[in-house]
Amino acid sequence: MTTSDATGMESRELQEQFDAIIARNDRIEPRDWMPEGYRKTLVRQVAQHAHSEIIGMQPEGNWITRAPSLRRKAILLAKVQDEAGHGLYLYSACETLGASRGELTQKLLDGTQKYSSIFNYPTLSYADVGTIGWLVDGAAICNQVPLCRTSFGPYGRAMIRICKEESFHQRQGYELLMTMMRGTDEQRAMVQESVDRFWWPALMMFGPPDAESPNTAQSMAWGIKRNTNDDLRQRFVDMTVPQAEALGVTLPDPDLRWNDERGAHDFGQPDWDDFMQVVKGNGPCNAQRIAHRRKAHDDGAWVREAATAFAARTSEVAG
Ligand code: FAQ
Repeated sequence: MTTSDATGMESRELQEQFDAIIARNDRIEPRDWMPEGYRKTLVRQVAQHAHSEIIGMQPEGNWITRAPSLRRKAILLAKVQDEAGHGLYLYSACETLGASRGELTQKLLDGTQKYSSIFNYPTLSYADVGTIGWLVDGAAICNQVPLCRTSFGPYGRAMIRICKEESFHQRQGYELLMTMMRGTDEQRAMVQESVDRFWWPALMMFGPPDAESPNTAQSMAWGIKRNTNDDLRQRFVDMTVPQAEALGVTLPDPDLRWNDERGAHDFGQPDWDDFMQVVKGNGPCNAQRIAHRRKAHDDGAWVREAATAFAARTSEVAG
Protein backbone atom coordinates (compact mmCIF):
# COMPACT_ATOMS: atom_id res chain seq x y z
CA MET A 1 0.00 0.00 0.00
CA THR A 2 1.36 3.43 -0.92
CA THR A 3 1.16 6.58 1.20
CA SER A 4 -1.71 7.85 -0.96
CA ASP A 5 -3.67 4.64 -0.30
CA ALA A 6 -3.66 5.47 3.37
CA THR A 7 -7.18 6.92 3.34
CA GLY A 8 -9.48 5.08 5.69
CA MET A 9 -6.67 3.52 7.64
CA GLU A 10 -5.39 5.21 10.74
CA SER A 11 -1.88 6.52 10.12
CA ARG A 12 -0.99 5.19 13.59
CA GLU A 13 -2.04 1.72 12.48
CA LEU A 14 0.10 2.01 9.34
CA GLN A 15 3.04 3.18 11.40
CA GLU A 16 2.56 0.20 13.74
CA GLN A 17 2.52 -2.21 10.83
CA PHE A 18 5.70 -0.66 9.47
CA ASP A 19 7.37 -0.79 12.91
CA ALA A 20 6.39 -4.45 13.29
CA ILE A 21 7.98 -5.37 9.95
CA ILE A 22 11.17 -3.55 10.95
CA ALA A 23 11.16 -5.14 14.43
CA ARG A 24 11.01 -8.67 13.05
CA ASN A 25 13.78 -7.86 10.53
CA ASP A 26 11.48 -8.50 7.62
CA ARG A 27 11.52 -6.55 4.34
CA ILE A 28 9.56 -3.43 3.45
CA GLU A 29 8.41 -3.74 -0.16
CA PRO A 30 7.64 -0.85 -2.58
CA ARG A 31 3.86 -1.19 -2.16
CA ASP A 32 4.01 -1.16 1.64
CA TRP A 33 3.27 2.05 3.48
CA MET A 34 6.46 3.70 4.71
CA PRO A 35 7.21 6.94 6.58
CA GLU A 36 8.27 9.73 4.25
CA GLY A 37 11.62 10.03 6.09
CA TYR A 38 12.35 6.35 5.45
CA ARG A 39 11.63 6.77 1.73
CA LYS A 40 13.74 9.93 1.50
CA THR A 41 16.68 8.37 3.34
CA LEU A 42 16.59 5.36 1.05
CA VAL A 43 16.42 7.47 -2.10
CA ARG A 44 19.40 9.49 -0.81
CA GLN A 45 21.52 6.45 0.05
CA VAL A 46 20.58 4.23 -2.90
CA ALA A 47 20.95 7.09 -5.41
CA GLN A 48 24.33 8.00 -3.95
CA HIS A 49 25.31 4.36 -4.20
CA ALA A 50 24.11 4.12 -7.83
CA HIS A 51 25.96 7.32 -8.79
CA SER A 52 29.12 5.94 -7.14
CA GLU A 53 29.00 2.82 -9.28
CA ILE A 54 28.60 4.88 -12.46
CA ILE A 55 31.20 7.55 -11.63
CA GLY A 56 33.40 4.72 -10.30
CA MET A 57 33.77 3.44 -13.86
CA GLN A 58 35.94 6.43 -14.75
CA PRO A 59 39.14 5.95 -12.72
CA GLU A 60 39.66 2.38 -13.91
CA GLY A 61 38.15 3.01 -17.35
CA ASN A 62 41.09 5.40 -17.77
CA TRP A 63 43.40 2.35 -18.04
CA ILE A 64 41.43 0.13 -20.45
CA THR A 65 43.34 1.30 -23.54
CA ARG A 66 46.65 0.93 -21.71
CA ALA A 67 46.19 -2.46 -20.03
CA PRO A 68 49.48 -4.36 -20.38
CA SER A 69 48.05 -7.54 -21.98
CA LEU A 70 44.93 -8.81 -23.71
CA ARG A 71 44.05 -10.83 -20.60
CA ARG A 72 44.29 -7.78 -18.31
CA LYS A 73 42.29 -5.73 -20.78
CA ALA A 74 39.49 -8.33 -20.93
CA ILE A 75 39.36 -8.52 -17.12
CA LEU A 76 39.30 -4.75 -16.73
CA LEU A 77 36.62 -4.31 -19.39
CA ALA A 78 34.44 -6.91 -17.67
CA LYS A 79 34.93 -5.26 -14.29
CA VAL A 80 34.08 -1.77 -15.50
CA GLN A 81 30.99 -3.12 -17.27
CA ASP A 82 29.94 -4.84 -14.04
CA GLU A 83 30.01 -1.45 -12.30
CA ALA A 84 27.62 -0.08 -14.94
CA GLY A 85 25.32 -3.03 -14.21
CA HIS A 86 25.46 -2.29 -10.48
CA GLY A 87 24.46 1.29 -11.14
CA LEU A 88 21.49 0.12 -13.18
CA TYR A 89 20.23 -2.35 -10.53
CA LEU A 90 20.45 0.44 -7.97
CA TYR A 91 18.70 3.04 -10.13
CA SER A 92 15.95 0.45 -10.64
CA ALA A 93 15.68 -0.11 -6.88
CA CYS A 94 15.40 3.67 -6.49
CA GLU A 95 12.65 3.83 -9.13
CA THR A 96 10.51 1.54 -6.97
CA LEU A 97 10.56 4.41 -4.44
CA GLY A 98 9.13 6.83 -6.99
CA ALA A 99 12.36 8.55 -8.09
CA SER A 100 12.97 8.31 -11.84
CA ARG A 101 16.40 7.61 -13.25
CA GLY A 102 16.31 10.83 -15.28
CA GLU A 103 15.59 12.86 -12.18
CA LEU A 104 18.39 11.15 -10.23
CA THR A 105 20.90 11.65 -13.05
CA GLN A 106 19.98 15.33 -13.13
CA LYS A 107 20.64 15.58 -9.39
CA LEU A 108 24.06 13.98 -9.82
CA LEU A 109 24.92 16.43 -12.60
CA ASP A 110 23.76 19.52 -10.72
CA GLY A 111 25.55 18.41 -7.54
CA THR A 112 22.47 18.01 -5.34
CA GLN A 113 23.19 14.29 -4.88
CA LYS A 114 26.56 12.91 -3.92
CA TYR A 115 28.72 9.98 -4.97
CA SER A 116 31.51 8.28 -3.06
CA SER A 117 34.51 10.45 -2.22
CA ILE A 118 36.88 7.68 -3.34
CA PHE A 119 36.26 8.29 -7.02
CA ASN A 120 37.59 11.83 -6.87
CA TYR A 121 41.19 10.65 -6.72
CA PRO A 122 43.23 10.11 -9.89
CA THR A 123 44.56 6.76 -11.15
CA LEU A 124 48.20 7.56 -11.86
CA SER A 125 49.68 4.13 -12.57
CA TYR A 126 48.49 0.72 -13.69
CA ALA A 127 49.03 -0.56 -10.14
CA ASP A 128 46.04 1.64 -9.20
CA VAL A 129 43.79 -0.82 -11.05
CA GLY A 130 44.96 -3.54 -8.66
CA THR A 131 44.75 -1.28 -5.62
CA ILE A 132 41.22 -0.17 -6.45
CA GLY A 133 40.18 -3.81 -6.79
CA TRP A 134 41.86 -4.80 -3.53
CA LEU A 135 41.14 -1.80 -1.30
CA VAL A 136 38.16 -0.01 -2.88
CA ASP A 137 36.19 -3.11 -3.81
CA GLY A 138 37.36 -4.63 -0.50
CA ALA A 139 35.90 -1.68 1.41
CA ALA A 140 32.77 -1.81 -0.77
CA ILE A 141 32.27 -5.49 0.15
CA CYS A 142 32.71 -4.80 3.87
CA ASN A 143 30.10 -2.06 3.63
CA GLN A 144 27.73 -3.87 1.31
CA VAL A 145 27.53 -7.46 2.60
CA PRO A 146 25.50 -6.24 5.61
CA LEU A 147 23.33 -4.24 3.18
CA CYS A 148 22.11 -7.55 1.70
CA ARG A 149 20.01 -7.62 4.91
CA THR A 150 18.83 -4.03 4.62
CA SER A 151 15.14 -3.55 5.40
CA PHE A 152 14.07 -2.37 1.91
CA GLY A 153 13.52 -5.43 -0.31
CA PRO A 154 14.64 -4.17 -3.75
CA TYR A 155 17.84 -2.65 -2.30
CA GLY A 156 18.76 -5.81 -0.35
CA ARG A 157 18.14 -8.08 -3.33
CA ALA A 158 20.22 -5.87 -5.64
CA MET A 159 23.04 -6.01 -3.08
CA ILE A 160 23.19 -9.81 -3.13
CA ARG A 161 24.21 -9.93 -6.77
CA ILE A 162 26.41 -6.86 -6.50
CA CYS A 163 28.37 -8.37 -3.60
CA LYS A 164 29.08 -11.54 -5.56
CA GLU A 165 30.54 -9.46 -8.38
CA GLU A 166 32.45 -7.14 -6.02
CA SER A 167 34.02 -10.20 -4.50
CA PHE A 168 35.37 -11.22 -7.92
CA HIS A 169 36.59 -7.64 -8.40
CA GLN A 170 38.44 -7.68 -5.12
CA ARG A 171 40.19 -10.95 -5.95
CA GLN A 172 41.23 -9.78 -9.42
CA GLY A 173 42.77 -6.66 -7.85
CA TYR A 174 44.63 -8.71 -5.27
CA GLU A 175 45.86 -11.15 -7.93
CA LEU A 176 47.06 -8.25 -10.10
CA LEU A 177 49.01 -6.76 -7.17
CA MET A 178 50.41 -10.16 -6.20
CA THR A 179 51.67 -10.61 -9.78
CA MET A 180 53.35 -7.21 -9.69
CA MET A 181 54.87 -7.94 -6.27
CA ARG A 182 56.46 -11.06 -7.77
CA GLY A 183 57.94 -8.91 -10.57
CA THR A 184 60.72 -6.31 -10.59
CA ASP A 185 61.74 -3.83 -7.88
CA GLU A 186 60.17 -1.12 -10.02
CA GLN A 187 56.84 -2.96 -10.07
CA ARG A 188 56.94 -3.49 -6.30
CA ALA A 189 57.62 0.23 -5.84
CA MET A 190 54.62 1.03 -8.07
CA VAL A 191 52.37 -1.12 -5.89
CA GLN A 192 53.62 0.46 -2.67
CA GLU A 193 53.22 3.99 -4.05
CA SER A 194 49.68 3.19 -5.14
CA VAL A 195 48.74 1.67 -1.77
CA ASP A 196 50.19 4.76 -0.03
CA ARG A 197 47.84 6.99 -2.05
CA PHE A 198 44.69 4.90 -1.71
CA TRP A 199 44.84 3.69 1.91
CA TRP A 200 43.41 6.79 3.60
CA PRO A 201 40.77 7.53 0.94
CA ALA A 202 39.66 3.88 1.23
CA LEU A 203 39.11 4.33 4.99
CA MET A 204 37.04 7.46 4.25
CA MET A 205 34.62 5.43 2.12
CA PHE A 206 32.86 4.28 5.31
CA GLY A 207 31.77 7.83 6.02
CA PRO A 208 32.54 10.20 8.91
CA PRO A 209 33.20 8.90 12.44
CA ASP A 210 30.00 7.77 14.18
CA ALA A 211 30.00 10.81 16.47
CA GLU A 212 29.81 13.03 13.36
CA SER A 213 27.46 10.92 11.27
CA PRO A 214 24.04 12.62 11.26
CA ASN A 215 22.24 9.74 9.54
CA THR A 216 23.54 6.57 11.19
CA ALA A 217 21.29 6.37 14.27
CA GLN A 218 18.03 6.75 12.35
CA SER A 219 19.19 4.56 9.47
CA MET A 220 20.12 1.80 11.94
CA ALA A 221 16.75 2.14 13.73
CA TRP A 222 15.02 1.67 10.37
CA GLY A 223 17.25 -1.27 9.46
CA ILE A 224 18.55 0.54 6.37
CA LYS A 225 22.10 0.39 7.73
CA ARG A 226 23.03 -2.69 9.78
CA ASN A 227 26.35 -1.41 11.16
CA THR A 228 27.83 1.94 12.02
CA ASN A 229 30.52 3.62 9.92
CA ASP A 230 33.21 3.02 12.57
CA ASP A 231 32.30 -0.66 13.01
CA LEU A 232 32.68 -1.30 9.31
CA ARG A 233 35.92 0.68 9.10
CA GLN A 234 37.33 -1.46 11.91
CA ARG A 235 36.21 -4.64 10.18
CA PHE A 236 37.91 -3.49 6.97
CA VAL A 237 41.21 -2.72 8.71
CA ASP A 238 41.20 -6.09 10.50
CA MET A 239 40.48 -7.89 7.25
CA THR A 240 43.08 -5.97 5.22
CA VAL A 241 46.14 -6.04 7.49
CA PRO A 242 46.89 -9.78 6.99
CA GLN A 243 46.29 -9.40 3.27
CA ALA A 244 48.84 -6.55 3.15
CA GLU A 245 51.33 -8.76 4.99
CA ALA A 246 50.80 -11.59 2.51
CA LEU A 247 51.31 -9.15 -0.35
CA GLY A 248 54.42 -7.66 1.20
CA VAL A 249 53.22 -4.03 1.22
CA THR A 250 53.27 -1.59 4.12
CA LEU A 251 50.07 0.22 5.06
CA PRO A 252 51.02 3.90 5.51
CA ASP A 253 49.81 4.29 9.11
CA PRO A 254 52.40 4.56 11.91
CA ASP A 255 49.63 4.00 14.50
CA LEU A 256 48.50 0.69 13.04
CA ARG A 257 49.06 -2.16 15.49
CA TRP A 258 47.26 -5.16 16.95
CA ASN A 259 45.51 -4.48 20.26
CA ASP A 260 45.31 -7.71 22.25
CA GLU A 261 42.76 -6.36 24.72
CA ARG A 262 40.32 -5.27 22.05
CA GLY A 263 41.10 -8.21 19.79
CA ALA A 264 41.31 -5.72 16.92
CA HIS A 265 43.77 -3.33 15.29
CA ASP A 266 44.29 0.20 16.53
CA PHE A 267 44.75 2.61 13.66
CA GLY A 268 45.11 6.32 12.88
CA GLN A 269 42.36 8.63 11.70
CA PRO A 270 42.11 9.83 8.11
CA ASP A 271 42.29 13.57 7.49
CA TRP A 272 38.59 14.36 7.97
CA ASP A 273 39.01 17.96 6.78
CA ASP A 274 40.32 16.62 3.50
CA PHE A 275 37.33 14.25 3.34
CA MET A 276 34.90 17.15 3.82
CA GLN A 277 36.63 19.10 1.05
CA VAL A 278 36.29 16.16 -1.34
CA VAL A 279 32.62 15.65 -0.38
CA LYS A 280 31.98 19.36 -0.98
CA GLY A 281 33.32 19.03 -4.53
CA ASN A 282 36.89 20.26 -4.01
CA GLY A 283 38.76 16.97 -4.44
CA PRO A 284 41.45 16.45 -7.09
CA CYS A 285 39.05 15.06 -9.75
CA ASN A 286 35.48 16.17 -8.80
CA ALA A 287 35.14 18.66 -11.66
CA GLN A 288 36.64 16.25 -14.19
CA ARG A 289 34.37 13.35 -13.12
CA ILE A 290 31.18 15.39 -13.43
CA ALA A 291 32.26 17.03 -16.70
CA HIS A 292 32.92 13.58 -18.16
CA ARG A 293 29.57 12.25 -16.93
CA ARG A 294 27.77 15.31 -18.30
CA LYS A 295 29.38 14.86 -21.72
CA ALA A 296 28.40 11.16 -21.78
CA HIS A 297 24.85 12.15 -20.84
CA ASP A 298 24.68 14.80 -23.58
CA ASP A 299 26.23 12.48 -26.16
CA GLY A 300 23.58 9.87 -25.29
CA ALA A 301 20.63 12.27 -25.72
CA TRP A 302 19.82 10.96 -29.20
CA VAL A 303 19.55 7.38 -27.84
CA ARG A 304 17.05 8.44 -25.17
CA GLU A 305 15.08 10.47 -27.72
CA ALA A 306 15.01 7.56 -30.19
CA ALA A 307 13.93 5.10 -27.48
CA THR A 308 11.16 7.45 -26.31
CA ALA A 309 9.94 8.00 -29.89
CA PHE A 310 10.03 4.25 -30.54
CA ALA A 311 8.06 3.52 -27.36
CA ALA A 312 5.45 6.16 -28.26
CA ARG A 313 5.16 4.79 -31.81
CA THR A 314 4.85 1.20 -30.56
CA SER A 315 2.07 2.08 -28.13
CA GLU A 316 0.30 4.10 -30.86
CA VAL A 317 0.39 1.10 -33.22
CA ALA A 318 -0.70 -1.27 -30.42
CA GLY A 319 -3.39 1.16 -29.19
N1 FAQ B 1 31.65 9.92 0.06
O1 FAQ B 1 25.55 10.42 8.11
P1 FAQ B 1 26.52 9.76 7.21
C1 FAQ B 1 31.83 1.08 -4.77
C2 FAQ B 1 28.07 11.82 3.20
S1 FAQ B 1 30.37 1.74 -4.28
C3 FAQ B 1 30.78 10.94 -0.15
O2 FAQ B 1 27.43 8.77 7.81
P2 FAQ B 1 25.15 7.70 5.71
C4 FAQ B 1 31.82 0.05 -5.85
C5 FAQ B 1 26.68 11.24 3.40
O3 FAQ B 1 26.03 11.01 2.16
C6 FAQ B 1 30.81 2.98 -3.07
N2 FAQ B 1 29.86 11.32 0.77
O4 FAQ B 1 25.75 9.17 5.94
C7 FAQ B 1 32.90 0.30 -6.81
C8 FAQ B 1 26.02 12.31 4.22
O5 FAQ B 1 25.66 13.40 3.39
P3 FAQ B 1 24.11 13.74 3.02
C9 FAQ B 1 29.60 3.62 -2.58
C10 FAQ B 1 29.83 10.63 1.92
O6 FAQ B 1 24.46 7.72 4.41
C11 FAQ B 1 34.18 -0.12 -6.56
C12 FAQ B 1 27.16 12.85 5.07
O7 FAQ B 1 28.36 12.48 4.39
N3 FAQ B 1 28.98 2.79 -1.59
O8 FAQ B 1 32.79 1.46 -4.24
C13 FAQ B 1 30.67 9.55 2.19
O9 FAQ B 1 24.41 7.23 6.90
C14 FAQ B 1 35.19 0.11 -7.49
C15 FAQ B 1 27.14 12.28 6.47
O10 FAQ B 1 27.43 10.86 6.48
C16 FAQ B 1 27.80 3.12 -1.04
O11 FAQ B 1 27.20 4.12 -1.38
C17 FAQ B 1 31.63 9.21 1.21
N4 FAQ B 1 32.52 8.23 1.38
O12 FAQ B 1 26.46 6.78 5.60
C18 FAQ B 1 32.60 0.94 -8.00
C19 FAQ B 1 27.27 2.14 -0.02
N5 FAQ B 1 30.41 9.08 3.43
O13 FAQ B 1 23.69 12.63 2.07
C20 FAQ B 1 33.63 1.17 -8.94
C21 FAQ B 1 25.93 2.53 0.52
C22 FAQ B 1 29.40 9.84 3.93
O14 FAQ B 1 23.36 13.66 4.32
C23 FAQ B 1 34.92 0.74 -8.67
N6 FAQ B 1 25.99 3.70 1.35
N7 FAQ B 1 29.06 10.77 3.02
O15 FAQ B 1 24.15 15.06 2.39
C24 FAQ B 1 26.26 3.67 2.70
O16 FAQ B 1 26.51 2.63 3.27
C25 FAQ B 1 26.18 4.97 3.44
O17 FAQ B 1 25.48 5.90 2.65
C26 FAQ B 1 27.59 5.56 3.84
C27 FAQ B 1 27.36 6.92 4.51
C28 FAQ B 1 28.27 4.62 4.81
C29 FAQ B 1 28.47 5.77 2.61
